[in-house]
Amino acid sequence: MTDQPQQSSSGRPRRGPRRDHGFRRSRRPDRSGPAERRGEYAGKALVVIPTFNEAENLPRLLPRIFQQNKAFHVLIVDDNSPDGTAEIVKKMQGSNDRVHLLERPRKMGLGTAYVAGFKYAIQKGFDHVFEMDADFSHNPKALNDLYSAASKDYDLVIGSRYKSGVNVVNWPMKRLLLSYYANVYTRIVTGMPVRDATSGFKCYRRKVLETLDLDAIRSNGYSFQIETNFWAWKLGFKVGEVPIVFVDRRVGVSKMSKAIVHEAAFMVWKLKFRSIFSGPPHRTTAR
Ligand SMILES: Nc1nc2c(ncn2[C@@H]2O[C@H](COP(=O)(O)OP(=O)(O)O)[C@@H](O)[C@H]2O)c(=O)[nH]1
Ligand SMILES: [Mg+2]
Repeated sequence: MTDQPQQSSSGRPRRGPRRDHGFRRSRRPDRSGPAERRGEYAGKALVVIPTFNEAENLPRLLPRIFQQNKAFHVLIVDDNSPDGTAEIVKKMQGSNDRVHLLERPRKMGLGTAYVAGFKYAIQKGFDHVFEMDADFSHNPKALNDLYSAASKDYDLVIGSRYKSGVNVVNWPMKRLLLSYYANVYTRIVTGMPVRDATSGFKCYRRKVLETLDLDAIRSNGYSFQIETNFWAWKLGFKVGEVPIVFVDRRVGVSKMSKAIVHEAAFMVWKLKFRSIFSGPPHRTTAR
């Protein structure tokens, strides 16, 4: 294994950004550079963090994220956490216009939380969009590594635990083996050249999220990560990995469950067959 970012592309012709998705309509030719686009958030990146009971973590996490880069904003997608996570976010919004909040009425799962965050990012015109956990498993310092890889080399960058050896701290051996072999299994079934397809620490260029039909992605948990990577790759986007160190949460409770593992085990076969018979779910343009 090398330390170089890994490039993977399906070799299909790359589709350009689609602009008929209802968020942004313009008849001008696309010159995707931030300078050509208007809007407050052009040239900025949105870190989407789904939360359920993360009141203890957020007040420490958000300042660490903002320190890394002036371009970073944060969107918390909170599912009515009983511990008052949303109230804490609202207080932080009072003194910081880089804090954004989406409140949902009840616990609705990680996949739909990300999709809601992605739509928000597209609508506001952010150029890059991160996925990140609230529990310090993902080190804010690594955000800039992902960001620079997504600004230069790749359309989708995955923060990878298995890119250079195994970089996981504090996980019981059982969970580590499950995660590692789940990734081997995913790679064999799908053929996708990604070592850590279930990572939830990622950076997308906006055009990937604009091209994918987000409403067609229904999976949650690990499946959601596999599915978004797979379709981005099948659509011809450049998918790369940069090594990260993943540290298990010290505060709060994990969402890991057997159902999430089973969902992922079936999902990879569904993806494979769907890619053969109907192709990636992308937004259609009137031609
Ligand atoms: N909005 C929302 N966030 C969730 C949900 N489930 C988990 N999260 C958040 O998703 C992130 C990852 O969850 P976590 O429990 O740490 O998963 P693990 O690291 O795979 O064990 C954390 O920021 C959680 O607060 C959910 O149903 N809705
Ligand atoms: Mg976690």
